[in-house]
Amino acid sequence: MFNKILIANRGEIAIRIMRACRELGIQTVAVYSEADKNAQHVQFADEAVLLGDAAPKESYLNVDKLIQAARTSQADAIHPGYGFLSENASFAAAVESANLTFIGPSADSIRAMGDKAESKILMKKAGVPTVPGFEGLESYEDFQKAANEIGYPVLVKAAAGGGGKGMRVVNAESELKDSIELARSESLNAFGDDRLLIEKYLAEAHHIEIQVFGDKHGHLVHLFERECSVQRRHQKIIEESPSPLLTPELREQMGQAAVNAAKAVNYYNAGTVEFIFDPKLATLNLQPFYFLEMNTRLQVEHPVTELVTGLDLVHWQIRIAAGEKFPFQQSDIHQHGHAIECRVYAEDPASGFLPSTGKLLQFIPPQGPGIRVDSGFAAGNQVTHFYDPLLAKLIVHAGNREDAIKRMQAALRDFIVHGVVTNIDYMRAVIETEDFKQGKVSTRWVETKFGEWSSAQPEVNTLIAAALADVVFVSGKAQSAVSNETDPFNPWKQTGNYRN
Ligand code: MV4
Repeated sequence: MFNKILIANRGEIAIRIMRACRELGIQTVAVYSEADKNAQHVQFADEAVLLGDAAPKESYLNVDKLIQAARTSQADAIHPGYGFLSENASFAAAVESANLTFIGPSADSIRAMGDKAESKILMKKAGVPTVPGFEGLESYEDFQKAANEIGYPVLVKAAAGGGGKGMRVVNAESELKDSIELARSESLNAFGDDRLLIEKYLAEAHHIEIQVFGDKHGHLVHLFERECSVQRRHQKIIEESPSPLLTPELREQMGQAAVNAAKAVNYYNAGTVEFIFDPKLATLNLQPFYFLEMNTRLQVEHPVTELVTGLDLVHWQIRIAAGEKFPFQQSDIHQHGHAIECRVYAEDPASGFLPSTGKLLQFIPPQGPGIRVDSGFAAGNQVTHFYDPLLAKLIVHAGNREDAIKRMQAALRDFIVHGVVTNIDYMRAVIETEDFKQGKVSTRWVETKFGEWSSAQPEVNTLIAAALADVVFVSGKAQSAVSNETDPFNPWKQTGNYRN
């Protein structure tokens, strides 16, 4: 087992990984940028190494500095978290070349799944269902012919991409030429590669992903699904497990397809196979799900799977990376109850979801049975524009979906954040809808039905809130003094039409 792990990340995920290390008796090394000197993940680690300026290229994306930091701190392994260098095959290879262990899959697995056209061809060979379409087309005439064969609407995607970048829906032939040109230039810009693939567009589909886990001895299982259809601009907002739509048969088929997908690239460690699922195709007895892509990292929404399966994914990532065998067979792994995650972002739903930066004057996450909060923030911390505006992940677990929704509603209501604007009330409104309660929310639902949203919440006077917050920090007595139901600026009492 490792003695010391360097965590090449920041925020909530760095802390999440450090917690697992602490339980396993492993020392932790944080890395940080100039902007993160007072960040929680630096406080939480046993040691911390300053990388450089706030810009990710100078800090969390700098391969040489990270490997140097691991050397000087005498770490034996690096955990990349998610984002940053987590799916960078060259980084994984550089870590291993430096005689350190990369806590994740092999560089070859990352590379094989990184190219969407190549991975689609690999999946077809492995018998994993893929969306009808074509790869490797060049001329406009070829795309035109392909689109007619597939039938509109079609989707043009960046072959080098993923995560929705360079993706364009084409509803009719009249839009095809422009869409291809736009997708090509977007893809060239983002990935330095203008290859495209074209496939059938499934408009009313759900995004369902399967968590897989493999060890370095060829044993690989799945940990069931997460439904992630509540997204805005390819940013997930709410995730849950089990999916309210899957039957036991479909769950088993999708799980098996995910295992086959992962085995086709000799996968080990934690990974996620993303599928698109159209419930209408299921009722017509047609193939209802298709492979989209594989994320070769631990994902933001992994706690949903942890609460439902009872397995600590980070714990097992570390043990597997150290060469241990994964001790559970597929038949040992079960789903218990229902888990939902809401991503609390510092962003303003009333002004186009622009990031909201500033000092966190109050930050009091909810607590109680079945409530988990993963966060990298505390009151007094600064929310900057340099990094992802994720403030916290609020995850609830209950015996069934209905109770989990109620628990989430209560927990969101109890979440107190002052100093930055958040999407908390927006998420409350989403989970209050009949569509969400019925589990009918497809990937287009949020943007078509919930794109423009204003809470009609009265402006909070942040200056007065700040003054009160300072009083609250100074003494507990002051806190009770301001806990007065008639005080409109009482930070312990939230205002707005979805509060109380
Ligand atoms: C699709 C699709 C529908 N049909 N492919 C989104 C990101 C990347 N993982 C692939 N994605 C999708 N691929 C076909 N053939 C729907 C999505 C998709 C999506 C599309 C538009 C708006 C939001 C979306 C959320 C999840 C998935």
